[in-house]
Amino acid sequence: MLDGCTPWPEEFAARYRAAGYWTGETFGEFLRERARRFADRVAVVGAGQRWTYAELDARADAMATGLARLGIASGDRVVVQLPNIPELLEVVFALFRLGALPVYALPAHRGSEITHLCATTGAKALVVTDRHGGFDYRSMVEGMRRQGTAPELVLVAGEAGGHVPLDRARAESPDPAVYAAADPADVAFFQLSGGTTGLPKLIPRTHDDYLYSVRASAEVCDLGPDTVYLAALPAAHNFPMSSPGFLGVLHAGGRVVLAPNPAPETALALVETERVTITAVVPPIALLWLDAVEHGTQGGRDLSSLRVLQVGGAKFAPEAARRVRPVLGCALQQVFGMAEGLVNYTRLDDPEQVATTTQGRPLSPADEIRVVDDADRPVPDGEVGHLLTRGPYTIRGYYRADAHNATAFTDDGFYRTGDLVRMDASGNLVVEGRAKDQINRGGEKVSAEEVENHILAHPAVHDAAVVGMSDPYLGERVCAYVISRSAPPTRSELLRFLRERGLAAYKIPDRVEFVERFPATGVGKTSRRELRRELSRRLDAPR
Ligand code: J2J
Repeated sequence: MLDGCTPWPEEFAARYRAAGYWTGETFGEFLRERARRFADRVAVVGAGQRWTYAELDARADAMATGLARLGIASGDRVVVQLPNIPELLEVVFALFRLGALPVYALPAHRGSEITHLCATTGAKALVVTDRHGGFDYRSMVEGMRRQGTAPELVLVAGEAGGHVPLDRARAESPDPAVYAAADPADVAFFQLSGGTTGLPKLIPRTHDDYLYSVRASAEVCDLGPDTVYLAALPAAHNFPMSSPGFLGVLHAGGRVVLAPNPAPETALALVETERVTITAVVPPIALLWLDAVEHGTQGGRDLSSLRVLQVGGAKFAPEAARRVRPVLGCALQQVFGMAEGLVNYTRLDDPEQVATTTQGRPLSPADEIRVVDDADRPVPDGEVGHLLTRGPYTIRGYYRADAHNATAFTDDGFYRTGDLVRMDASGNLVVEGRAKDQINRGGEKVSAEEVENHILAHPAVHDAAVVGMSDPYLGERVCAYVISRSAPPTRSELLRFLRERGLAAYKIPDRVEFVERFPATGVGKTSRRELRRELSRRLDAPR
């Protein structure tokens, strides 16, 4: 395995192969085989283009040949930072053909993260777009150039400025001599750990382990050639990539529609015109869609093609979850996953109660789950504890991170997810929050998610985020950030509402802040970390 990575112990690898989880298929072969089987079907739609499977395959060959001529070879790392455009698929499959390793950056990343990714992986090249979402990636690259941190080779989709235009990298005719066979047990690419503040850690994923999660996810989500999947989230994120994401859809011979952004007017228009059957969003986006259809401008849309809305990435409050079916007319599937591996799904035939109040159960029968206390002892069934996991598609270590790995994994290879969960009577996991997000108010533990769910029940509230603020007496107190729909309730009215719902006194927010929007992570989750930071800046500021 690539230097700097932690392999699965041989006995585990053997077991995963024997069970048929690891099949020895590589990403290069994956597209080739699908292109043969589904040649004339449309594989990807986006940015005014529609490519069949055969076209995507041919483009990957032409791009691979061009990239090889520019010096990219087997084993090289290439940071790919592209928005939802078909070229994202073309470039990553071209890299797979060469045996080169994509490093998946998100469009929201900026110079500091991209510099870190390039440096940590020793990237040979960087692929960006010209502009997206009001940001000019060429000027980011120029800033890196001035500091000497940009790779020599920078390819740009669109107007390239002084860099190599991606459109010109494609060779006229492909040269199979440049293709390199990859080892299925070795690293295929790097995913990133979540969060926008703090530098992301690199997650090495192998062909064997990732393709297993893709195949199994496609099955759980009942994908087939008739599937039309809308990638509304940034497609390089693990959720829209593999749970089942665009890779699951390509596995099944379906169609991937790329949305430039997840705004309701953009994404729901695509659901209507492309007859989308399944899509995936984070909770803040789900709330925007629900409100836009129920109270806003999107009420007239024909969303009848939509069968499944997947929601994941952060806790989806039951109060909001219950609105999905009546408002959007489709099933809700909760997805609790992580780029490090483990993915849990509520199943499509689960009772509504399970789908709206739990985060599902593991994808694989070989996923091992432990729910433990602070001393790593198992907690009794149904009680809240830290979630540890290991399995056939969960990494055993971050890339080049020995010191961090020593605490992020147990001695016997379980990944410490940092999530607090409990296993409910139906065998499904309920996420109670991030261990770091739990508020300790003078010894009383407050779950941010629980309080948020109660605030969300108020008819004038659009979204809520609860964080701890430091306090000299209690250690921490509870602060609620609230986005209201139109006229905000008064503070005292909101607090009365919470008391009337029977919320314990110590959970009633000590402070309420009405804001227009929340800071978000690269994939669009509400960033409680950033909110805490903002709050402590505000509390420290002289009054
Ligand atoms: C509560 N917390 C959740 C959920 C993730 C599928 C779906 C999501 C991700 C993802 C992913 C949650 N309820 N439904 O990679 O393949 C929080 C947990 C988890 C962290 C992982 C996928 N779904 N979370 O979000 O690597 O705290 O992956 O540990 O970005 O998000 O974040 P990330």
